[in-house]
Amino acid sequence: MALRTRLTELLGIEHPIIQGGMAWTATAELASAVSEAGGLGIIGAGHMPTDILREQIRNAKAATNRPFGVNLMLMTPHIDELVQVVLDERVPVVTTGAGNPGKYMDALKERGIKVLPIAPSTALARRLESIGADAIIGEGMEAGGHIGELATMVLTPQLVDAVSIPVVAAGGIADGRGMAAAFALGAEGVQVGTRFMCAEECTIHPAVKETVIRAKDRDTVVTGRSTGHPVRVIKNKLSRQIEELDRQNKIAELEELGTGKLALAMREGDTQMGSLMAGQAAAMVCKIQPAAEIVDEMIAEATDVMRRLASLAQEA
Ligand code: TUI
Repeated sequence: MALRTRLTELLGIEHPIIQGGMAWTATAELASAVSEAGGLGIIGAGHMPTDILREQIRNAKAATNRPFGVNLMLMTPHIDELVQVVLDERVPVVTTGAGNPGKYMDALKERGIKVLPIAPSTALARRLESIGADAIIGEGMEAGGHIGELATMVLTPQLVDAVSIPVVAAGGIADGRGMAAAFALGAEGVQVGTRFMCAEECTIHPAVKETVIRAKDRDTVVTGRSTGHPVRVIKNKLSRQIEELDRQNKIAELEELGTGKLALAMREGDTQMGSLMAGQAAAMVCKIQPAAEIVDEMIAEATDVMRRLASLAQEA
């Protein structure tokens, strides 16, 4: 089974599935497992110290000969140093989130690094195409963590119309049906985050995996709108406290309360006072399984759906 698109060609991968670059979650273990399975594994740099990022990149290189990438979270204060690490290590692919990567584009491209920025709007996507982005990842607000305003269903086709480089759909995609839907909207690949949280190779605390598996359709909430950086999480004690501060517009207290809470969840397994960043698709994740099984299942289901739809069109 194979789905070949301009994205698989561009990245030299077998399947058009990119694993989300989740901070404190997407480590070299997960990234190399996804790459070995034929997708594109991503190390989530988040707020990582530079020496840890370098070590993570070297671990991924040792674990797979296939392409992998690093996600750079552009809001981190030491972003310049993290960019220097990916340049030094000549990581094959960089995805960026939470900002405009324009400042770093030339340096990354000069090293032959493929750059796939996450853009939550058509205006930013056009600007990034004009300065050399290789593809655009359009992340809808169904996604976990820091999100934009638009839903995947409307963002994806608008990005496809706005740019001529490949578009990768993200946000709310956790199975082959979602993947086929993204392709119907014109995407040439998908980025999947939440489902890979429950990959066997994902090193987050088992209590968080269990919480994702137990999550139902309405169990996520968007907090922190008052800060200008809305974040989707699975509801818990922390999210209720943050919602209260949001209502009272207590931005400083809210930011203070949020600090360090992602690590508290993902590393320590505190599912009440940790930040359980996950997408709406958490409700569709029902078991822990190897990353390769997730990739294979998604491709098999997506191709099956697409065949079924093609035969439906013929019968009409
Ligand atoms: O970046 C993400 N998701 C994230 S980052 C993160 S770490 C964090 N922790 C606490 C508070 C905030 C962040 C957790 N999850 N997804 C990609 C993404 N990028 N979503 C939205 C954007 C984005 C927003 C604005 C991309 C570009 C952008 O550009 C603004 C501009 O400068 O034009």
